[in-house]
Amino acid sequence: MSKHDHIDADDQPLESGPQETLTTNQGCPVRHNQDQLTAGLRGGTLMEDFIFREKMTHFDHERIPERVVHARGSAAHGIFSVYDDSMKEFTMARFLTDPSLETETFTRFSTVVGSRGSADTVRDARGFATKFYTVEGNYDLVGNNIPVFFIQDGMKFPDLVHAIKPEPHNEVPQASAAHDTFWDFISLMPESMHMIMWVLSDRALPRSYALMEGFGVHTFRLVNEAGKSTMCKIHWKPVAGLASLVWDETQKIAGKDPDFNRKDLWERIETGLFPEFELGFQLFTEEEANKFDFDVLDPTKLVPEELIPVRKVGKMTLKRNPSNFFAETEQVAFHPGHIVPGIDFTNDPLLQARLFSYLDTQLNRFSTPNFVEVPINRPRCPVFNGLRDGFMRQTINKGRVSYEPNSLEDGKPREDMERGFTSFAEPQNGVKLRARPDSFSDHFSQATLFWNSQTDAEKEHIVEAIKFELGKVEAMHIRERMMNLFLHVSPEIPKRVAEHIGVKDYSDDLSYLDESSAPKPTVKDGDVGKSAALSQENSPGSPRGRKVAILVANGVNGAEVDAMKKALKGVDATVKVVSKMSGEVTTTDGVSVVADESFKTAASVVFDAVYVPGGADSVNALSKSGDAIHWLNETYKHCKPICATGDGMEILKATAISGIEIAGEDDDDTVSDHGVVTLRNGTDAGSAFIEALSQHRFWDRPNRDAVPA
Ligand code: HDE
Repeated sequence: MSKHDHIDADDQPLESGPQETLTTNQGCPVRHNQDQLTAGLRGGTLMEDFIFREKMTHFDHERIPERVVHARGSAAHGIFSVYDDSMKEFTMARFLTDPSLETETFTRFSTVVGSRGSADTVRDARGFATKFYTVEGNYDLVGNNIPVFFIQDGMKFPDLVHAIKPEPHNEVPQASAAHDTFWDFISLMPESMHMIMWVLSDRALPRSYALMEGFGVHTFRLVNEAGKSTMCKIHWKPVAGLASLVWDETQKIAGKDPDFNRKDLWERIETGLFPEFELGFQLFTEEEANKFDFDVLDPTKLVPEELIPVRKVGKMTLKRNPSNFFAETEQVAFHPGHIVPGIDFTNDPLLQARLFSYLDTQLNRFSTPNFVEVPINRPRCPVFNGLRDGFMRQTINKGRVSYEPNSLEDGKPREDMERGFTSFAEPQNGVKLRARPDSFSDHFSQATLFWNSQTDAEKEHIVEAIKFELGKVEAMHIRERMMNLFLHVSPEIPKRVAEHIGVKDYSDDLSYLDESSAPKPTVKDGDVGKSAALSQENSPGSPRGRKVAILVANGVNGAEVDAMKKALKGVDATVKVVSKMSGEVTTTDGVSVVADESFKTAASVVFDAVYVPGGADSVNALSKSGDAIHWLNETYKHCKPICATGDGMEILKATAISGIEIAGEDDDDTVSDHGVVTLRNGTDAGSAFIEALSQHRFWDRPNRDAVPA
């Protein structure tokens, strides 16, 4: 077809890629795109320059309001299938019961607090929102990587967000909770203590979006063909396990590579290391729920997996990066109210508030209800109703009828009595009131459960996080009040923190809360026990997708580099050779080695492990390089695997690493001590190093605190 041929308006393609001819938005070919239209060479600009005005106007309007929360995000297309039809017992949702269906998905991961340009690695909850384009309409699972929330009722959401966002007078700090207004609010809001424990833990510093869990948070309902409802909590479990960064790394990465998590997601997909997540449900009846010692309508509570196990029903694989960030990742519009037959809500007052907020927020972002017509938001099944017109309407609805019932179009469309969505017939009664039920008042037991379930290293990270966060709070009375609240989580916490942040007086007296309007907590006695699923250290480790740096200089042993590369690539780890300069490096044996990055562009903090191969000249040069020594010290301090073979072991003498057993002069075997893997002779240190890589961190390394980094 020639470009002058007629194209029907509704056949106009929505996707556009590079074309030969530059045109205006109206399709008029452009001859000159460098200068405005002027009256004479040095003359004034002419108002009639429609090409310039169209270009500049469009540019001036390029931004839509960023999301008020979760502004910073990255997304990927995927597919989802269930393993079998066993969920039919609980739900009529076809995408959850028909294993022959492959449902397209679009998943957006996000931080919550920072603006769109903020760094990825800040301490924060992460959003985990998935749109399922099902055969019966779009279903949005808009969750977080933390299974509970700060507040119990949506009425407090604007207060929470105002408190955590940069302070209004000077707009600082960006993407951080470590400031007075946040902790002031929290100190008066004891219901937030459970989520606070999660946010202070390693969960708030994910190594990768592919290595974190997702949670629906609220209790939802599933409804089967017979109309029977089963309550549920919804989970995403990453197949590759869970892994986090350490705080010092996150701060350094925020400067060296602020797009760290975004690039990680992108690169995993580009290299075929597709992130996989299993969808799981904790299923329970209302009668069972009534026996729990917490209220399932309270979103500050999780259902321990010991009480109700997670039933894994299917898998999502993220396999395609977006083609255009704005069109897809920025314009995707999630809403917990986008559900399909077989899924329903509960009276969780946080969920109920969300059901209002998300549509309202999309109207603010897009200025029109027609945001549903943007390609990323369009259902993949037919949509047919009388809704019409409005700003930016795309669909050209045909025919005369835009109402129901009608007789002019054969009476279509009609309600579907069989498959049409039916709200679960939950009895509702009661007087109108604004109040919190007593069953919501235990704010500490599950915070304690979380603390108890952490390993010593994880507890240490929480303690250090509190020292940082509260150490940044200027008002001493806020620090004191927080010590008081932490005391009710575990007396161990203020014992380890208070002195460090200059707090002398704290008691177990919660009466100061009487002055606040926050609902009063109940303090329960007794041992709440532990839950294994709450510690990340219990998750399986895998070398897949881990990033390893090989440090080299001229004179490196090429065979050792090659052998290690092969071993690591065999387990889907990513390898980069790093040297003083990028480019070709000379080797002892003629094997070609090319440095992918230099010490100027790469840093230990963006890698999971480091390997130093042999070659006397190479090791000699590296041992005199401050960059290389810093790299090893930092990797040691951050508890990540280190491997050195042959002469490569010599460099360890130039570092601050001590108290570690390394392979002896006549040793032919690989020695692995606290994740430091050494081998005197040979090139097969790979398997021990890979094992260390799967473990990821070695928290109890000797003399770690003394290592400068
Ligand atoms: Fe959200 N939340 N939220 N939220 N939320 C938004 O919607 C809101 C809550 C979550 O990648 C906004 O489109 C209220 C819990 C994610 O686009 C907004 C309340 C959970 C995303 C909004 C909550 C979430 C959002 C901002 C309390 C975990 C990003 C822009 C009543 C279960 C989705 C937007 C994406 C985004 C409101 C609480 C998760 C303003 C009022 C609990 C993952 O509508």
